[in-house]
Amino acid sequence: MTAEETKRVWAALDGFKIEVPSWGFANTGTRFGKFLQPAAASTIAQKFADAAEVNRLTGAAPTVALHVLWDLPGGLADVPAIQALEAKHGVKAGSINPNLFQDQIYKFGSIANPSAEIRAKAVQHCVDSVEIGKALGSKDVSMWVSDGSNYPGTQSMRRRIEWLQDSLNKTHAALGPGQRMLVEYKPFEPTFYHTDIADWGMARELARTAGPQAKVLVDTGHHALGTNIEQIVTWLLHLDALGGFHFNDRKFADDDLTLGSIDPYQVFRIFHEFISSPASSKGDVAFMIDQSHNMKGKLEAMVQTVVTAQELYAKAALVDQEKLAELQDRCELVAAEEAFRGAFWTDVRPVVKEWREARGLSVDPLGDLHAGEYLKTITAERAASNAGGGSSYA
Ligand code: LRH
Ligand code: MN
Ligand code: MN
Repeated sequence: MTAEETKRVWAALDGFKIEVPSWGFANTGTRFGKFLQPAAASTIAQKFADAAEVNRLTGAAPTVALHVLWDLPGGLADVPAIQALEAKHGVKAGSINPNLFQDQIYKFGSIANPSAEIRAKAVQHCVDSVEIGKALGSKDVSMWVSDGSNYPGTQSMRRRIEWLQDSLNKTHAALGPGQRMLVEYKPFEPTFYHTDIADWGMARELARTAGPQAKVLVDTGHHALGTNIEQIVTWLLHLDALGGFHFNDRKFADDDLTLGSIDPYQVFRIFHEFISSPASSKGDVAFMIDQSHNMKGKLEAMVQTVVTAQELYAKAALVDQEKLAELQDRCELVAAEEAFRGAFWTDVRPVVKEWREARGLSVDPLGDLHAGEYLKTITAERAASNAGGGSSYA
């Protein structure tokens, strides 16, 4: 690696931050049941402590995403407790995620429900989430709208567009000056015939009509198989409409596996589009993890993902943009592909290690997690409360 390349990788790593999700530390299941883990976090205090450990080991995860119903069941009243945890652990609250999918009233939808009364309740929850964001000084409210229908003809997709727009407009109107509303899309699940915000086009249009502080959130697991996600990313950057990512990996559906575990080349391609984009809005794009799997150790999974993200980002930073553009312009297909692939195949682990050493970080985050006291201690402390009934339908 040349000195210039090393410099580029170090600069990329210095600027790279990724948010961890509180729910990624908790016992979660599949729709068939839960297998409990001895070290999983049950309380928000435990989730903050775990997030702080990931940040201590990697130096790249200073914020933790919160899910309102799971982490602040008392709403705004829980904010002081969160602030105390921020102060204690040195990691900050990140994106605020309203929960529009769990309450019984949302059986037929939340902000796009045919009932005006239920829509109003759902919007109120979103506005409350905005207020929580304000109180915590966190920037993003991530809107995942799980609404949709399961059988053709059972709902009016057309009328639901208007309800959605109206609800999102009201939520946007509540945002403070520094806040953003990120609109997440997903083509399937929990409903299987149609989801109201199925793809980036719908999300982009809803964000655009809601107002200038609304952007699109790309969850890598929320696409039909074979979708060219990096092309969506480059379009959104071009439109100044990309708000952030939920990173995870999958083989078939929204599997929420650790980043790069199935297709690291895809993550590299996404990072390449991001790094090579001239868009001035790039600095505002939030990198977030949205993963949870019930078999891999939660902390190990999170450290693995952050480290993999750093390595793939370093690889993407290695692409010689100028050379690649020249080769593309001359349509030198193989040379262009090799320049691109060459960066992906470069073993960046040594240079990332040097960077970690220079920054006073652990040079082997996963190894140090295993060797250190933290994981052992929480496993012993939490084992009893995590024992018991293995499978329950969730
Ligand atoms: C939905 C989703 C959304 C939720 C999270 C728990 O599949 O990606 O972001 O908030 O999972
Ligand atoms: Mn998501
Ligand atoms: Mn998801």
